[in-house]
Amino acid sequence: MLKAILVTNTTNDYYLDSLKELENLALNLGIEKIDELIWNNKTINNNTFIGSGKILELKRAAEILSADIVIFDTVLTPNQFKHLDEILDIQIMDRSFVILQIFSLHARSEESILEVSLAEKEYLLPRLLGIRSNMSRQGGSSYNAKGPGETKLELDRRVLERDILNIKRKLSIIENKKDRNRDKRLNNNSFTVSLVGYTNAGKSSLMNSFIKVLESNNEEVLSENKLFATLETKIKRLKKKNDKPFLLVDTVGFISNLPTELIHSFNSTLDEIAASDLIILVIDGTSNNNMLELNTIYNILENIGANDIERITVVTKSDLTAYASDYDYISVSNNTLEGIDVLIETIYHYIHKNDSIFDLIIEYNKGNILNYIINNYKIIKLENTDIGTKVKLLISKEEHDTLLSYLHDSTYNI
Ligand SMILES: Nc1nc2c(ncn2[C@@H]2O[C@H](COP(=O)(O)OP(=O)(O)OP(=O)(O)O)[C@@H](O)[C@H]2O)c(=O)[nH]1
Ligand SMILES: [Mg+2]
Repeated sequence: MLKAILVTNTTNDYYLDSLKELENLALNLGIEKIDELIWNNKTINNNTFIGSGKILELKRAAEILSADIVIFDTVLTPNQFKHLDEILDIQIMDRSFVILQIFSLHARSEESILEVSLAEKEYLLPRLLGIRSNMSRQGGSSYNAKGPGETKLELDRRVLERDILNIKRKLSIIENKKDRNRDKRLNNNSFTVSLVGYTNAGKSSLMNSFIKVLESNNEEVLSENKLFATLETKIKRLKKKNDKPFLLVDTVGFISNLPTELIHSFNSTLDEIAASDLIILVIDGTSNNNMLELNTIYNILENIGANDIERITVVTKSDLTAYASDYDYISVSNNTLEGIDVLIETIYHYIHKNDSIFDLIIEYNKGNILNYIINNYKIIKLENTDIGTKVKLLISKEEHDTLLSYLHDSTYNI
């Protein structure tokens, strides 16, 4: 394992949580923390981030401890990068770079590879001067940075600029298609539930739990004990027997101080969240960083205008830990499936929130409409009468009106 010294400043309220998180992020890249340096000064040095005297102390510590890398828990400016590279005779990284590398390693689909590659190139472009010499450092061990899909990192300005334009063009084609799909879904009026939360909280596992409880023989989504296992949204249509279907959206995990270059790749996830009818806020019951994580999530939800969307808070991993908090939450385990039924009932409570009981008579020659209703709505009672099947069902006024229009349209065939 490569050995790193982590550096932070105490002006950040959450610096210790953030530093602990950075340690964990680095471990994902095979980099182990051997020491940390906490700079106790409110002013950030424009050239060296921490004070110029302190930087020499850092340099000595790195030599004595035979560190391979110094990681700064901040986004280093291109200028800081250049100066630090000149002073410290060692590989340098910042928080953005670490997160970008993790995304890079996990990108699999065409879209996520393009997104990560774009983010990486946009990050590198202004920092080329410092980074080029930093990465080509001779001697000692150093982290071998890669682009997504295991490509060598491109460090030529003109190539980078050309690639950025190309990738943007390809992405806009993919995004247009996604927007059209989302519009189609919105027009379809399906109730949409988004799983939202910090990376590794258990969102994808929760989606799998839903699939296990609500369906059999179904393909599961990837859930792994690694940060940012999910790099794009996944959508699944689910339904309880004899009830309305809903769409469940598994989204990309959040992290505090997300590199700005990566925000773009989160946009499609954020759009999905903002367009949903209900948010399930997923919290890792075993995490010690809950304040940092919750604040990050609350801020993002507020920024994307999702504060008005109703929310259920779910705490995962109840099989591992007893979680206690002041706010209302549903405790679940994706291992034992404890609590999943309660969660599904709660979701249905929201799905039916604006529904009331209506009666419809479906003539016997409209069997396809009857089938459609049985498969898509909560039926309370079915009864055969002289003129047709009488259905008592739980629907909204709008759904009732739509169904009536189907029934009155003699040409309509669902
Ligand atoms: N014991 C236990 N482990 C869980 C539970 N839920 C999730 N995990 C584990 O936690 C890890 C992360 O789970 P994921 O479902 O991939 O988390 P995620 O929120 O989708 O993470 P990202 O996609 O990275 O944002 C995996 O190793 C899961 O097996 C649970 O209820 N109990
Ligand atoms: Mg996931």
